[in-house]
Amino acid sequence: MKGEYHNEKMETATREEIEELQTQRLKAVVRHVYQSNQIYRKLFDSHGVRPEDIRTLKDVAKLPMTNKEILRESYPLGLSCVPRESIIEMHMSSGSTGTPVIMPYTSSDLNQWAECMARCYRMAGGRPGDAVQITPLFGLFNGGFGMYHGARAAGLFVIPAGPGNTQRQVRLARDLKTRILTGVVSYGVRIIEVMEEMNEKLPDLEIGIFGAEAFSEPMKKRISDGLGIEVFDIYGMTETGGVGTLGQDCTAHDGIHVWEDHYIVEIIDPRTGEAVEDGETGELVVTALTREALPVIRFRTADLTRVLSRDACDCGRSHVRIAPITGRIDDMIIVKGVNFFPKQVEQTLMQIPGVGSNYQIIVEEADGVNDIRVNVEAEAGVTGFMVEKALKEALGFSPKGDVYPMGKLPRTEGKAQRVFHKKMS
Ligand code: DLL
Repeated sequence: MKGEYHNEKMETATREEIEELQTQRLKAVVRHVYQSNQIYRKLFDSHGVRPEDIRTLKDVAKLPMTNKEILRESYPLGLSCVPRESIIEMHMSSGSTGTPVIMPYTSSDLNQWAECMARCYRMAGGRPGDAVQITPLFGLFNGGFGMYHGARAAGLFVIPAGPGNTQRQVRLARDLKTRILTGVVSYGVRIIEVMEEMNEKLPDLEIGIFGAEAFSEPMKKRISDGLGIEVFDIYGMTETGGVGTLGQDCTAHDGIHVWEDHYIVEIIDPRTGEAVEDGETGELVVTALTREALPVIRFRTADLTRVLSRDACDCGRSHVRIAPITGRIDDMIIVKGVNFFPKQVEQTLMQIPGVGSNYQIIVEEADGVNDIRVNVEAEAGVTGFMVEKALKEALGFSPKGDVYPMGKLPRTEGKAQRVFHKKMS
């Protein structure tokens, strides 16, 4: 099972080596943000913690937590820790509230990003010379450029396709013998659809690297079967430096390896802020150890996951493995006392034979009480009753199920909006 590595020494370091490096890097990054940014300094001061208080890895718990708010409030570059002349690139996430978060990068930050991303390509089996077709947007979204920087570092042949024009996308993949396809999960589904319409096969395609949205196991299987590829789950976010910075699963598909020489991850109970035990689900909190322009410190990601293992994996990598992301805390839906995540609805829908890969969850709110309507596309023969029954069995309450003919629900080329809130009066 041992594969090829982009950086064998780091990827297979012993736990002691990783922790020693993390300790040194934690001390350095805390000193850096404290000395170079007023907002960080005030935050640390108000928590009564100074850089010299950080001596061991455990001392990370002394540091204040941060969240999206602090980044939004400091828009555009208030939290930057380097002089403006050192910034050479930026990316931005808009988020649901509309106030954007901007991530600046120094030259060294771009190398750090490329290193993390190149490890992901190699971990998925990518080899120098392989054609990689990058379908996330090249722009403010970090997906396209991050996958590009990493592909350069891994020595791949870059096809910077971006999203859209899906027929051309399929022809490009056929003609250039694309071996690695990367994308936002819902775009993977769209490519399959168009390939079927065009009656094309892509025999050279072997590896799919998808992420940016929580995706269920049955959805992974659909993409894997539909494209005839091995699917990898890649993770990262604007705040930590972009796609791939937080890792990916390896060919063992037993959790996401987080690049621990670059990040410290903690899992906390989102209500109390206290650490939870390994194996227990909670909110992921991330400290960026090696970024210069804007290293996040104990950043509350709002993503839910759990630690699967800290032992070395069959692939030879020693970095901690976390479970695929369940969803964002703010995406949790509460109906009649039952809590669930969109991913659980997806998981159920994708197991009903004949149900398509596009769906919508409509949360109808009347007098403070939520009701759920689930719209799915399906082949003839699938009824609303079948959908309702499956969801009731899986989730414990009865949403309304509306079935549409295939192709009727809207398609997106970026992250799909699955959940819609509707006020009923
Ligand atoms: O979505 C980075 C990315 C691009 C990852 C392309 C993978 C592929 P943001 O737009 O800042 O960055 O959104 C980050 O998306 O906090 C998660 O909630 C979600 N997310 C990202 N990857 C995954 C994944 C990019 N593999 C937010 N599984 C994160 C589940 C994911 N959720």
